[in-house]
Amino acid sequence: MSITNPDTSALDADVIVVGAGMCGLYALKVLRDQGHQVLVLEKGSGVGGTWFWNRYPGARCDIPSLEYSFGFDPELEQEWVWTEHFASQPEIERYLNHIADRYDLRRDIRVGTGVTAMDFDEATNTWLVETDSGERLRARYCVMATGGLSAPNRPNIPGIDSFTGTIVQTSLWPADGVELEGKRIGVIGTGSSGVQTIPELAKVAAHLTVFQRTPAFTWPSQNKVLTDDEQAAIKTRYRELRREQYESFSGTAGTTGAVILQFATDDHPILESTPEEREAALQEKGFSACRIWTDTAKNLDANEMAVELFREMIRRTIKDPDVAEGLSPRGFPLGCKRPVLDTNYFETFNRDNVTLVDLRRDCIEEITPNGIRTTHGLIELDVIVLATGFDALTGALTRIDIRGCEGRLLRNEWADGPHTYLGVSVVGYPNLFIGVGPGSPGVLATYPPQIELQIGWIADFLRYLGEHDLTLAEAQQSAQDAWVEHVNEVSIGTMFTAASCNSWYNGQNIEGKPRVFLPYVGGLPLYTARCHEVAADGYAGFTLR
Ligand code: NA7
Repeated sequence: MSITNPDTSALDADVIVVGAGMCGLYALKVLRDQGHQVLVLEKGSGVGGTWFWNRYPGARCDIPSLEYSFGFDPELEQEWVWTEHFASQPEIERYLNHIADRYDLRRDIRVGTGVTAMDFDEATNTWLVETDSGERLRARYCVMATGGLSAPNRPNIPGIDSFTGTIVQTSLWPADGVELEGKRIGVIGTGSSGVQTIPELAKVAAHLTVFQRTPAFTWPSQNKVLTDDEQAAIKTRYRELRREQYESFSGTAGTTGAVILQFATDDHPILESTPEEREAALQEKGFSACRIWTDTAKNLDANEMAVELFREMIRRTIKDPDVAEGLSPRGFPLGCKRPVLDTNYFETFNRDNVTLVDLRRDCIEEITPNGIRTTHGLIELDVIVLATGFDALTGALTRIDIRGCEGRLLRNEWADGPHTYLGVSVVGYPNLFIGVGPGSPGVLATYPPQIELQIGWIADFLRYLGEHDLTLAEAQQSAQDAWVEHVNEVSIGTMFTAASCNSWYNGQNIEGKPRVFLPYVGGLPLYTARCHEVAADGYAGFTLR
């Protein structure tokens, strides 16, 4: 794309926000309140981001509902009624639509508008944004609210386009549903999406075949209806709860149900435990028996011992020992991949209409017009569900042609991994801000409080620029290098970066993606403190003009 319109009087907006998910909606609200003219461009035909696209049966949040919600408006907090401990996709989509209506956001959102390219115009310090209809829009600033888990990973399986039945991706599930009743369904993938949808598909399928490359670490969510009393009790102490969220490592206070990202706090090393203690843990905690020990987060031997408790629970749950073995994680530590919360996941494999294909012992050779052929033969299917995840954290950004100063292309510059300052800004791309991007806690912390922090910080920054008559803000190389080094440093020694760990956290679910741990694992409080320090220091580490 070339810059064709250098007249800055023709700005289409002060700020273009890309994406109308949770982050984009909040950016619009807060920046508009601050007096900016904001335009949000959204690829989907509605708002909601993740909760717009991921409509597969069983899609559900694994953070307690009252915490996976915004805290910026106490009235909103009080008026919105959540119906379950862990909200389903339709309920969260309704909540985000309610926000769009309640704050009159829709008038500044263009749905059905994908952004394909962005060019920084150094003559005017503005961004020119090109949409999929070929339109070009100019703004002083851009906020990328494109999401960490929004660039679907379609597996490159030979013959995938030849299938004559229905093939559908969990993250692109059609709004009008998929005909599943009485069908022979195959699911590829057993991450959060696969684990959530498998029990639901099994209920309606004539037969369900699960193609599993890596077994999941998943725990019963104990999801249930949120009673009026429970909800009222939490709502009376909402401010305190928000404080607890901000002060916690992962932005989660653990109000109800299981906590997804929990760490043992009492000194309780598994390496010093007796068989009786471990058996007692199994009896009392079930699948969570592996998560109560203090030495599993950094010691691989301790970790493996805890994983054995998890496998033991699988053996006690699954009737067929072969299937139990197939579902058992081996060869990578607990805490490497994103933990999963489920509803009747393992029990589903005791059903007569469910078969596990363990791709560690069998291999997908190709997809044919009528099914999936593995090394053991053809499995005939009517529907294939791809629960194969995302090009996480960087994919949504690198799939856009983002060109900064001197025509540098973000995709090329990040070929060896993302480089950011605070996860928010990139050298060579002035006036471009990333919401919950790589190098920020991102997927390791609950989104709404984190979004309020980060977008609030960006909004304060824009106010500061306006007040000081500045029109350009760019991260400095030394500040970015130091932040990237810090992000790497804090990840060392954790299970996330164990040599045996391949996950979307470190790019290893995508062929050719460099092995780099993408989020910031220092925790939300440390990250918040650092952001506040930078602001208090006149936005240290940024060149301002
Ligand atoms: P995930 O967690 O990345 O899971 C994707 C699953 O698909 C995972 O089991 C992958 O196996 C599997 N996969 C991917 N490609 C293939 C191929 N080609 N063949 C077989 N299996 C494959 O994505 P989700 O959507 O489930 O969850 C993403 C996040 O959303 C989740 O963590 C929550 O934060 C919300 P692998 O493990 O790579 O061997």
